[in-house]
Amino acid sequence: MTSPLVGIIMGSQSDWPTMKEAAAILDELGVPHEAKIVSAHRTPDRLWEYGRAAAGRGLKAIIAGAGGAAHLPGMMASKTRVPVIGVPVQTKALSGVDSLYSIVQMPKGFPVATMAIGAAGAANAGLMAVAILANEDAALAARLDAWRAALSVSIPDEPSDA
Ligand code: RP5
Repeated sequence: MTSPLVGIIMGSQSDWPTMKEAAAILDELGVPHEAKIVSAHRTPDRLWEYGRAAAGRGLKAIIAGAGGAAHLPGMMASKTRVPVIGVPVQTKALSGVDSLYSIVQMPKGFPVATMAIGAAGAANAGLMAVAILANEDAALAARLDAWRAALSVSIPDEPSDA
């Protein structure tokens, strides 16, 4: 089995419908990845161990999604130098603005590359991870270029009523 290059982590099973958008992009572009539930609040020891081992296991990027008091991406960034891409999960109470603010305002020294709230952010996190890996992988770079070109071609010149 191929070792994962990207780790997708999330605070809860309830985040998976959002975070699977990142997994779908990685599947589509052929990037080995894993998905784990790692909660900053409920499983802090799991978080610590995942961060401690991440670089040594060969992970090149970690996509971390959480909602509400979303400490997971920042805590993971404090524990590993592997780039962390944060996904604010949309919440019922505050529509994900709480998640966004929890993730985006990292103090100097431990950055989290923060995406948009929700499914678009998760998909973009997948694309960001692919872009990082593509710097050192010409075949992957070609697949990403083709993916981007196909998206551009799919956009019509003019709106229609259909
Ligand atoms: C966060 O709390 C999780 O990331 C999730 O977005 C949110 C709610 O979790 P559940 O109560 O649905 O498990 O830690």
